[in-house]
Amino acid sequence: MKTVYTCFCTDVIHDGHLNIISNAKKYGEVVIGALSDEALIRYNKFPTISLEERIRLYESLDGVDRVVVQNSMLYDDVIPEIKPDYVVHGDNWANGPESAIRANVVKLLSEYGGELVEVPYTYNENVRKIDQRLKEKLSMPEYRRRRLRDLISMCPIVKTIEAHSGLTGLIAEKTVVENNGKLDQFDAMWVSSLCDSTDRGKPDIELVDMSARLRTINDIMEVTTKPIILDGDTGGLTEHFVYNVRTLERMGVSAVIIEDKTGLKKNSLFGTEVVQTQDSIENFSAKIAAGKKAQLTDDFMIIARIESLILERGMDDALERAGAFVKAGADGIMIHSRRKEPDEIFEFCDKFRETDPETPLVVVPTSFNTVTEEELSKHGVNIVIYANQLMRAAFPAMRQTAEVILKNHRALEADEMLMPFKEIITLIDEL
Ligand code: SPV
Ligand code: MG
Repeated sequence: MKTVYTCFCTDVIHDGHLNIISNAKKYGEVVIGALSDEALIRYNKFPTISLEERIRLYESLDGVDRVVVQNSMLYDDVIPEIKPDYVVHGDNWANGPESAIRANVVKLLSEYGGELVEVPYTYNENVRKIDQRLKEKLSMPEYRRRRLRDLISMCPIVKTIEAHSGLTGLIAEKTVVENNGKLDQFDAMWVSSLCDSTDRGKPDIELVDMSARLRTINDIMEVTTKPIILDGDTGGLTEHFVYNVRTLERMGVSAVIIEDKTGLKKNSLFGTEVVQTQDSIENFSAKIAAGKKAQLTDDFMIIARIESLILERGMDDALERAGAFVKAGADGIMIHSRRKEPDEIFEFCDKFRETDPETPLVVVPTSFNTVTEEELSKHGVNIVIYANQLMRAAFPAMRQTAEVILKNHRALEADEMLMPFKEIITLIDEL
C-alpha cells in the first residue's frame, strides 16, 4: 500500500478539502498533517479550535486513514519521517509566497523519489462562504481580544505594526513575505496616538479625543482580524479611564498601553526637549488598579508604559516603577527609550527578568532601530511595536507626488511613482 500525504491548515472542512481527500485516496493510504498552532499563525489562519479538536475533525472524515501533526509550514519534519509516496496539494501554491513551500516539498520528495500530485483548487460559492465566515468569526470581539494573549504564549516575539486607517489596517493584515523558504507576516496592530493625531493634522497631545480614536479603531476592525493594541496616552483621568477600559474591551481591543505621565502629554520622541511631567508611582498604580477592577474579561490587558529612561530619571527609577505597576495589576510593561543604541533597553529587560520571568515586556524600537527581533526576544521582550513607519513611508511619497504634479502642470510625470488603483483595490475584500 502506498502512502499519500496532505497537509490541512483549517478549522472548517469544505468541498476543497473533501476533493483533496478523494483524489488522495486514489493513490493509497491517506495521511493528513494537522498544522500546529504556531505554524497556522504564520499563515494568518489563527486557530479558533484547538489542535486536538482539529485532529479529531480530520480523523472523522471519510477516506482519512491517519492524522499526524506537522509542526512547521515547511514539510521538513514530516516528509523525511513518513516518506510518503505522494504529496497531494491544491494547484494554488505555484505563485506568490507559498511557492517557496512548494519548492521545498519538491526538493524533499526528490531525495527519495516521492511524487507531488497537484489537483485543481476548488473555488465555488460554498468554499467562498466558508472562508468568509471563518474570517468573520476571527474579527468578532471575543476572538480578536483573546488573540494577543494567545500570541504572547505561542510566538517568540509578537510583531506589531502601526495602523491608523482601514487601508493601513489592510496592509498590516495582509502583507506576507517569503523569507528563507518561510512565510512571515505581522501578528498585531498598534493604534498609535502619534500617527492617529498626525493623520488628522493634529499634534500628539491627547487632543484627538477617545471618540475619534474609537472611530479609527472601528475603521480598522471593519476590515481586519488581527489583534489591536491601543496607545492610550496617559489614560486620562482615572474616572474616565475605567469607562474607556469597558468600551475597548467590549469592542474587542486586546490591550491598552498607558504611560506614566501627567498634565499635557507630549510625544516621547521629544524627550527632555519639552516639559513633560511623570506621574507618581502611587497615582499611576491607582489608575492601573482601577482599570483592572473595571474590566470584565480575563483577556483584556492593561500595559504600563514607563517613561523614566525617556525623561532621564535613571534605570533604578524605571525598575522600581515596573515592580510597582506589576504589583498594581499591570498585565505587561512597556519600556521606552530614545537612544540610538538598544543598551539601556537590554539592561532594563535583563534586570527586570531577574525578578520577573513572566510579565510580558513591550518595546518600540523607533530610535534604536538596528536591534533585531531575535536580539529583543533573547533579552526577554515579548512584543515589538513598529510604531510609526507606515505613516513615515506614506508622507514623503505623497508630498513628492504633489510637488511633481505642481511642477509639471499635469499628472503624467508622477505616474511612475504610483501604483495603479486596480492593484490597490485587490487588498479590499468584496462580500
Ligand atoms: C506613539 O506611537 O504614539 C507612541 C510611541 O506613543 S512614541 O511615538 O515612540 O512615543
Ligand atoms: Mg503615543
